[in-house]
Amino acid sequence: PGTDEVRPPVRVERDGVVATVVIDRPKALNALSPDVLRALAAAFDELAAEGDAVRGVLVVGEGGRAFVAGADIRSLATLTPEEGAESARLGHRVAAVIEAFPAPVIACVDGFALGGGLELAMACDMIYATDASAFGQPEVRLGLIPGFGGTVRLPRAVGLSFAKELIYTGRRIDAATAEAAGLVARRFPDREALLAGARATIDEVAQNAWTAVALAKRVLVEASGTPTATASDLEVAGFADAFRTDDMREGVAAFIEKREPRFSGR
Ligand code: CO8
Repeated sequence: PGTDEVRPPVRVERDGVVATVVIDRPKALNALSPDVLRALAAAFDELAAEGDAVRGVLVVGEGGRAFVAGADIRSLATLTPEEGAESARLGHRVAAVIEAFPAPVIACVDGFALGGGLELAMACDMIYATDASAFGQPEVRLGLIPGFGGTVRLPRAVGLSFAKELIYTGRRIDAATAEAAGLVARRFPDREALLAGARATIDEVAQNAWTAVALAKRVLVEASGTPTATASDLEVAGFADAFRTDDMREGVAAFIEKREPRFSGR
């Protein structure tokens, strides 16, 4: 007893080129307190400093019942409007750090991904989930609205009509429905299969040029939601940047010479 309180709410595990960021507040279904959000941002900042030593990150929730059941409702209870804005900004900062991370980040959802939990998952590059998962934006049931990207990223993921239905009702959907809607990229029978599947994806991505994957992510993130002309300009700029890399010279040369590429990550 007592040890749960002193355990850091976020820890990072490493397995070769794959890092796993574990949100570890199972007694509160991994709810995002300001401490958790700050620790998440710090974890991604530290991993980003390792450059191409980290080829992908899995984000998981501890305890087997929840990915993240939302913002910590207790820490929202007494906030002023200004403090509310500040907490939403902190959430958006975490999303920005994940989107700026130069390698893929996979939200591995096994259980509840609600409110800020779904918003955190949507800030990742893709969502993988077990059949035991449930997704929703229940904020209006609390008199709140999504504050950490839900009104922005949910319509982009599932379309405006379904996003409005989910946000106005606060309804929960299961993993199969979320997959059919395009919110979940891949669905697994259990946690073990989920983690193995996510690792396999990162390993597959890691065969490719780190520079190119990072450029593709940059363009995809920055272009999302912008007008076609702006998105096209961003793609042209990213495509041009690929020509600045050794990896591009190597990848093209290897194809022409009919051999496997040896990417350096530069
Ligand atoms: N915050 C704080 N504590 C929570 C949260 C939460 N979001 N969710 C669960 N808990 C706690 C419960 O209080 C309970 O604690 P205790 O044992 O001390 O009473 C423990 O976790 C277990 O939860 P339950 O007993 O409720 O478990 P059930 O299996 O009965 O229900 C549910 C599971 C359905 C997930 C239920 O816990 C629930 O509805 N949780 C709240 C879900 C929710 O409304 N999330 C949205 C929160 S608002 C939000 O996310 C706004 C995002 C924008 C903020 C911007 C800054 C980040």
